[in-house]
Amino acid sequence: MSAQLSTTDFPPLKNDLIIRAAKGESVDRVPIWIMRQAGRYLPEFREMRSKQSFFELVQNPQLACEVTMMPINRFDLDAAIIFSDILVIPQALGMVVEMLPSKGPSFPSPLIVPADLAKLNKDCDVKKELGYVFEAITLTRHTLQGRVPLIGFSGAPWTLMSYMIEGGGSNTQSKAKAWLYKYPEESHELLKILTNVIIDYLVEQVCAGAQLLQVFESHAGCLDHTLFVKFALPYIRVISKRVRDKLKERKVACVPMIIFAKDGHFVLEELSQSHYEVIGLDWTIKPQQARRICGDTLTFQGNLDPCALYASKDDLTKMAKDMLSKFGYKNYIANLGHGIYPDIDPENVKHLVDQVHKISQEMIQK
Ligand code: 1CP
Repeated sequence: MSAQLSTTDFPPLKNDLIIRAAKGESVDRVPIWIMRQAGRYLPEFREMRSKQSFFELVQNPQLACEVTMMPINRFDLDAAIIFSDILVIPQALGMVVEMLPSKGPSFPSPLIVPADLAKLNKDCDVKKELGYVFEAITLTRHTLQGRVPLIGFSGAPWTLMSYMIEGGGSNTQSKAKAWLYKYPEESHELLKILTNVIIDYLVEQVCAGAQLLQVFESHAGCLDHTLFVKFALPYIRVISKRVRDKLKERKVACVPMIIFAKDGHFVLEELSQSHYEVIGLDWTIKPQQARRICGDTLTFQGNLDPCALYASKDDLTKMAKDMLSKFGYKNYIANLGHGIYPDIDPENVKHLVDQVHKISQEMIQK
C-alpha cells in the first residue's frame, strides 16, 4: 500500500526544533526525544507485543508506523524515531536473529571463526532486503502530518560486528574483541562489509523520508582508545562522508547526523572531528567537560541518567533544570544518556518532557 505513497511530497513540517538545534540555529525551547521512546514501558506497546513477535512488528510497515506514533500521541516529544532495531542489518546479511523473551536478541549461528564470513550475503540488495524499513519510514512521514521530524538510524559497524560474533548481548564483548586481536585483517573485512551496507541503508532511509539520522555505537565502551581508533572510528567517519556524498549524487538534500558512542567519552575529541552535527552523550560525562573537548559549534544530545526517571517528579524537575543550566539552550537536544528502561512510569516521561520545555522556554525568554 505504502509503495504508492510519495517519497517527495510530504506534509510540511510544523515543528523543526530538533533540526534547528542540530544545525546550531536558535530555538524558542529546547527539543527533547527519548532513546527507545517506542517500547516496553508503554502499555499500548506491550499489548501489541503480546500478539506479535518483535520482528513481525518491525517487518510490517503499518504496525511499525503505529508503534512509532505511540509515544508521539502520548507526549509532547520533538522527534519520532522509526520503530526498528539495529539488528536488521545482520538479518539482511543472511544471519538469523531471534528476540527471546527476557533475554533479548539471540543469534542461533553466530560468527565463530573468520571462515564464517563466507556465509554472509555480502552483496545483499539493501533496497530489497530492508524495503520494509523504507516503506515504514515513508508511511510514518505521511502519518506524522508534519507534527515532528522522523529520525532514521543504524548500528555502527563495530557494535553490529560484536553482536554477530557474541550471538547476543554481552558484558565484556570478549569473543568479538578476541577477533580484533587474533584476526585484525578479517575483522576489517567484516567491518567493511557492514560499513557498505550501513551506508546504503542510511541513504535509502533519507530517500524514503528520514529527516535526521542517528548512528548507535552502543559498544564503544568496551574498546580502549587504540582499538576504537583502529576498528571503530575510521568506519564511523566513512559513514558520515559517504552518506553525504551519495545523497548529493542522488540530488537528495542531506540531513543532520547524530553519532552516539555509549561510554565513548575517551574518544570525544576524535568524534567531534568526524563530520556529525550532533554528538550523543551518555550520563558519565560532565557537560562542561564535553564542551571543552568538542568546542562550541557542535550540538550535544543527552545525557540524563535513564534511572533518573525512577525519581520523584520534584527531583526530576531539579535534574532537568540542572541539565539545562549546564548544557545551555543553544546547540542542545535533551535526551537520556541511553535507552529508557521497561519499568519506567510513562507519567514521569511526560513530566520530564514538559519540564524541559517549560524550563528552557523560561531560560530563553530571560
Ligand atoms: O521484546 C521486545 O519487545 C523487544 C524490545 C526491543 C525494542 C522495543 C528491542 C530488542 N529493540 C527495540 C526497539 C529499538 N531498538 C529501537 C526503536 C526505536 C525507539 O527508540 O523507540 C531502537 C532505536 C533500537 C536500537 C538498538 N537495538 C540498540 C541501540 C541503542 C542502545 O540501546 O544502545 C541496540 C544495542 C539494540 C539491540 C537490542 N535490541 C533489543 C534489545 C533488548 C537490545 C539490547 C540487547 C543487549 O545488548 O543486551
